[in-house]
Amino acid sequence: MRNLQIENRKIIHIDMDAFFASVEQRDNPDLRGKPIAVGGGGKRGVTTTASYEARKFGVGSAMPGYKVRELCPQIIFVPPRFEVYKEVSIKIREIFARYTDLIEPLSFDEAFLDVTENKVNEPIATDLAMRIKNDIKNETQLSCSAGVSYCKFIAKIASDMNKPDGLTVIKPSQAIVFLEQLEVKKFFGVGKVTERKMEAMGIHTGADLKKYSKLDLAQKFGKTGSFFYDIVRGIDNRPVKAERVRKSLGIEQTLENDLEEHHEIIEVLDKIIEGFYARLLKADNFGRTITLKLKNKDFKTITRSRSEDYYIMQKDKIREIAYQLLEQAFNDFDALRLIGLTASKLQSEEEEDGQISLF
Ligand code: TTP
Ligand code: MG
Repeated sequence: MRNLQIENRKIIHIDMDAFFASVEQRDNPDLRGKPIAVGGGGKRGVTTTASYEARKFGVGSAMPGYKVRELCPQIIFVPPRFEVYKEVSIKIREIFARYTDLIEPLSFDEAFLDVTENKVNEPIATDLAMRIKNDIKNETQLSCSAGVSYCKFIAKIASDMNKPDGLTVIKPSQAIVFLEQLEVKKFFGVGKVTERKMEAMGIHTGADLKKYSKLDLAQKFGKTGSFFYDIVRGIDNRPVKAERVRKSLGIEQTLENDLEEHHEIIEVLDKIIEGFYARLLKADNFGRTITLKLKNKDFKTITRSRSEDYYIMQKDKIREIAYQLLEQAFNDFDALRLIGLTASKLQSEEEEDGQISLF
């Protein structure tokens, strides 16, 4: 079924051109116009990326140094300066935020923007993409490429089509033909293994992929199989998810009557533990710290926390900690009007750090 609301979305995907290498060439004029690789100069190092001049020789990301020298003997290896890339990354996000709050960063140098509604009331997404490109160029002296379409999948493919300094628009009316002609290896989630499997099935392009039923594809490729079935038909309803770095996750409840008796409080606390645990499960996110929050009848707030060096994922453990925290606080209030439980030092925060340190 076609969903007009979704097809009317305007999504821009922005990706910086040869990001680390361009920053190095920007900051050191001696490197401009030359084949350079960032990282990979050491004995065991691999490159992070290469300048466009080096790419002509086949040099690319994640390549061992010896291989790079083989392909391009005149290569200049430059050590990475992550703090500078981080600064640029923050700067481009600031620029995006001038136009929309719906920004989903995919990495340091790449993000989706939903500009259906935007802060400058620009109805033409292509013009908005041009403005963003200009801002980035003016304020960072770096170029990026943009893809504009009605869904994430096509916008992302589009941004890669005319690199560097590209701006590619795929309208809904062009999508079907575009996808039919597209090589399947360009599809999201098609890695080398899937590509070989598809080749064996005679699937080289979107049009080939279309010959298979949803069931066939689901059987062959699992969940991604049904995703392929949809996207090759131009159906990709995934929203642009604005990043919010969650610091804590919890619930609290204001009680109908102020409670004083231990057994009454335990009864409510048990219910809160149930709700709290369900919330953590649903978010698939657990914390290393649990905090019990209590509010006295005179609105005085009391908190007690306990931290572990592991993620507290078991309900029994949560209950044990919650009970213990209640005992610790029991003499500090006379009648309770609110009880809450919060998890912090969450897995998601640390994953985020992990992702950044990947580069
Ligand atoms: P990409 O956007 O994949 O690459 P790029 O910006 O260098 O080039 P393109 O013009 O094709 O977009 O990655 C962004 C940065 O992330 C890249 O400059 C270096 C870093 N990176 C790594 O450190 N390791 C990797 O394996 C890849 C792919 C990227
Ligand atoms: Mg890039």
